[in-house]
Amino acid sequence: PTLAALLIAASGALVPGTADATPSPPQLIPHPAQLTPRAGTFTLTPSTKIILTTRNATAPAELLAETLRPSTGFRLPIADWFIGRDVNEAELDASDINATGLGGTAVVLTGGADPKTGPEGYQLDVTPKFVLIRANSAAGHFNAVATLRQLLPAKAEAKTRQRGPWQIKGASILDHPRYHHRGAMLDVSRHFFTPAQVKRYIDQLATFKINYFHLHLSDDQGWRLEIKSWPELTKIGGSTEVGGRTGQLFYTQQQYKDLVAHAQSRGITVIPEFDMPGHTNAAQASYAELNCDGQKRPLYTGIEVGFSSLCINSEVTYKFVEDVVREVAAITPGPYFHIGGDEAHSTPDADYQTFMDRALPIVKKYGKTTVGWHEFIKTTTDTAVVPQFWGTKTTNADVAAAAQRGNKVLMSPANKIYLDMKYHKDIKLGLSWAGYVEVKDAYSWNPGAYLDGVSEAGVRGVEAPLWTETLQTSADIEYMAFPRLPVVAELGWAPASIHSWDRFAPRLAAQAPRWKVMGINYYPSTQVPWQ
Ligand code: TNX
Repeated sequence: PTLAALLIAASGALVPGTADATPSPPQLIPHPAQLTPRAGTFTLTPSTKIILTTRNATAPAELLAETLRPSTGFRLPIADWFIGRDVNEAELDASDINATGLGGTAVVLTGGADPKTGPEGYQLDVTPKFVLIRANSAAGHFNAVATLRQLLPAKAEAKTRQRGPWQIKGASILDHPRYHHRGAMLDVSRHFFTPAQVKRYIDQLATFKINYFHLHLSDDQGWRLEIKSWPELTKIGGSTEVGGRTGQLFYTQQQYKDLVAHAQSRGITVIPEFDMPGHTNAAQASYAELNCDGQKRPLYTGIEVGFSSLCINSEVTYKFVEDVVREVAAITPGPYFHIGGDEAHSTPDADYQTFMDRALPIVKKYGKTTVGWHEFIKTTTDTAVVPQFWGTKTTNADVAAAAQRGNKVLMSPANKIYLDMKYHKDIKLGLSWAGYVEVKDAYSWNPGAYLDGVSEAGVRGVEAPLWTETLQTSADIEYMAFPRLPVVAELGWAPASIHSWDRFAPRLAAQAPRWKVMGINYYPSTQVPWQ
């Protein structure tokens, strides 16, 4: 090639006949709304800088740098000299990057995104000189960073220094989610997981644009968060778990705040759950006054459900509820409090109604919006609360009625996206009460047309719960979550119009090298064409 051609190539102009002229599309999960390959290749180099022009991008830029510094060994300094001044592609293209002091290539995070990106979308343009990320919110920048990580070679996720080159093929992406709520839940009550284990899962969630993390913090087997006004809850109720292991199996409020902050630094909002009025044995084992007969219950380390209930007609119960909600609300910046409400088989219907009539206003009083397992929605006509559907049928009259009134439903159908269901009968981990759930089963449903009477507009989003009766380690968590968690992320984000198992399965397979680099234990389903 002539010198002129080389210069044109270096400036990113389209050079006919080069391999870059027809790049193959990147294999992203979740799939973006719009993606157009373009000519040229971006390279991350020792002198690449991360430049931001908006405070919205501060934490996302830090997450990006924190991810890439160990693997590339590059400094990747974050420069914020241009705060408040949105830049566009033409401007960056015209600028002599060296003359402006940028030096080498740059990842630029700025505002001024196309309104089509909405409240949490973004635009991402990859050219030889720069990666330009435009978003109008912090959420948008976090989502763009998740995409950028997947555009880089898998080894970019390594915790130790790797050899380059660190290239990204040219692309133009305009992206926004199908649903606002893309969630995952971890049950830390049946088995306790340390803050480090929980952070590890949070970090994995962030790579798929999951934006809500629901922590199931109390159940029959354990109370897992320090409540200063009721110290025995953790002293006694946090002393054991399924299988009978003992220890200080709970988070202090300080540790919880640190978990919440960690999630926040990944763009994830924590939703704390305290399950009531059933699933309360650990609390009833801690305090005699929470029982109608005034007798403490024995600690429970089995896996039955439905045997416990708070004492509904006792004032102490509502003092307890208020103290818990007040203390938890004070250390939870997110707007939601999950009240549980499932499987209250030992609470008569009238008592269940009485309980919710008292408890729901308490949640409101402390400034939070109630989320609850769908059973609770029959007790209220408040359209602001969020019913979380966890059934196995496609009809539910109470949930449909709520959706008709205007409630937005969070979809977690157990036979589709309960991550604790076995993939098939020979899997050691997991349960099977909702059936076996292979990867394709988890993918093959439409959240916006699944429940009778609940249309696309009535759906708030999807959440993948992970119950831990049979799970004890991070490897166990990951084996159940991978690859079904990315499936749920795809359902929650990607446009419905691109839904196709045949096109999705190879894209899912293309993620496996990243999981290997990250040390993620995954189920190698024979349904997926792993390479
Ligand atoms: C049902 S789902 C439960 C949990 C169990 C789970 C096991 C729901 C709201 N309640 O208590 O852990 O099944 O899959």
